[in-house]
Amino acid sequence: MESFTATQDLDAVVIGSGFAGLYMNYRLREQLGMDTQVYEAGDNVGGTWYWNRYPGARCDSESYMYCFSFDKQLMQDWEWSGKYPEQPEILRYLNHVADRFDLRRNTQFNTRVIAAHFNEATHRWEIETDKGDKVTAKFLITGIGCLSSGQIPNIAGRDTFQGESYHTGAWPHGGVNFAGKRVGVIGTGSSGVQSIPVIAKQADHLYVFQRTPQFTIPARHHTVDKAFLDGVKKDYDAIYEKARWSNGGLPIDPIERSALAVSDEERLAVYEAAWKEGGFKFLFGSFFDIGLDRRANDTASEFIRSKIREIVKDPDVAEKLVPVDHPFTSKRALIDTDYFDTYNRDNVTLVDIRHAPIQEITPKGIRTEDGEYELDIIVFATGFDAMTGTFNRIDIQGRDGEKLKDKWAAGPLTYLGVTTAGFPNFFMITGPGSPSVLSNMPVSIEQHVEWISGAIAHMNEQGLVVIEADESAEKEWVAHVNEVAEQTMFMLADSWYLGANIPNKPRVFMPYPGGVGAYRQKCNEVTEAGYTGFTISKGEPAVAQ
Ligand code: NA7
Repeated sequence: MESFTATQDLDAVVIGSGFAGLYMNYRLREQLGMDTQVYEAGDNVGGTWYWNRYPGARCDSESYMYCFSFDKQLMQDWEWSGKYPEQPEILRYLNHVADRFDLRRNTQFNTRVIAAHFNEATHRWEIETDKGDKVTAKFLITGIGCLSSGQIPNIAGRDTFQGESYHTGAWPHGGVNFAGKRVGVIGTGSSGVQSIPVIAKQADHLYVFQRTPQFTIPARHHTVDKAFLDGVKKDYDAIYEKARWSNGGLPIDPIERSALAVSDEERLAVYEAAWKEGGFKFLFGSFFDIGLDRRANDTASEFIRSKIREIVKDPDVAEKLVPVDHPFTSKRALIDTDYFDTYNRDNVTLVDIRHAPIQEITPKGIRTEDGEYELDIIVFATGFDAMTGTFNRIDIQGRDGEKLKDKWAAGPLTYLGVTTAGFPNFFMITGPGSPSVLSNMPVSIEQHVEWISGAIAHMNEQGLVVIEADESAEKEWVAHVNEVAEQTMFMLADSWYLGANIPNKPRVFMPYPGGVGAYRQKCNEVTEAGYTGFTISKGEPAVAQ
């Protein structure tokens, strides 16, 4: 093994300073008194909400649930201004958290971790950054986000475009001026669906290059009803606790009603009411089997299709916007503000690239099989190399110099989505194989951070040095994740959940679809039984450094 000269020997290194990294830092430093260093690529905290500053960016969880619950006073003090939190406000919130708990003190910004190798002799991680830092740490913990490696498709001529171009996930801090401009947006996932209505109002003309039409539910975004928020604050503990044991990390009562067990009139009334109320309640609060049973799903899918046809005035445009090749919920469920209505505007053109694909990007714009669209700005709302992409950008090596990238070549292998066999003392906050992106992220992040800090506290108390997932436990967990995924609609579409948006990425369902409550229960059982599926040892024979 090459010698590694460290300038610092730490207890823990945390990568990232979004929701996950901020809270992990707080737990390790303030509650466990550990010597902790955080590295963050951005020049400030915020993670996803630092990078994704595109117009219309906001969270799909209601604001009162998109926040930390670890500090009761923080929950009482913070006032959200809208039903859904918008990106600038979430960023303000995370900056407030960083200030309040003094979390920047041990965070080095503008710094990417480029390598982390586990030294089997010392049982320490040897970590290197792009700024030349070389440190060792007993524990390495990633809070690198699930959607943080932007993906710009390799379209012929991409670099010849003479106008401006942007990816939604790396948006300029000063914003983009669309006034008087001909704008092309490629992509109609969450980022496209959120930004398209806003860009349409600013641009001279907007061309939307759509490959796959989307099912999306109106968000019904509005300012927060103060009385509602005050009520929430009186009952915050119970509300949050309900979310912790729910399916999606939101305080929505489980529904036992099947879409197939009610009359057509009753079903329609339920959908109409949910559509009117808006948001994810359409999915989680209408019928339990929309995501599980194809026939039940068809009723919801058809309802949304009928709404698209009702909203969009030009029947040809409406038909292009109606999703027919995948069921509702098989791709990430979306919520929107005026998305379909935007196609009624005179300055918006829908370009169906499923039937007339993009051939190339030219100096002047985008050429499809139907012709050339001249543009001043191209917005790539084309998504991310999700869940594993950011891990692959770091040279992470475990025992025997095994590279994480190689271990995961056929898809990510984890135990509980928080550890991976052969990589001791390495924890992933909301890693692949955990509910993560299928849940309200702060709820999942807090659960992981608390589980990880519990494991570390246990080791510290017992004088234990090395924790490592067993391969057999990992195998069982991966099989379980796949088995649950097979029962859902998720397998029926090409989505980033399955890695389908990245050329040559293995088609494996990455998040855990069993629900945050069931998942929490499993993690608790593992802990209570003395960390089943893990080997925790004193790490002997350890060699002094
Ligand atoms: P998504 O959901 O991955 O959406 C990307 C969009 O870009 C989607 O409509 C894709 O079409 C389209 N796309 C991707 N590559 C191409 C190429 N090569 N040509 C044309 N169109 C393309 O990313 P988002 O940023 O919107 O959202 C990511 C997540 O962030 C979101 O789910 C939330 O969890 C937050 P496709 O559907 O693949 O045909």
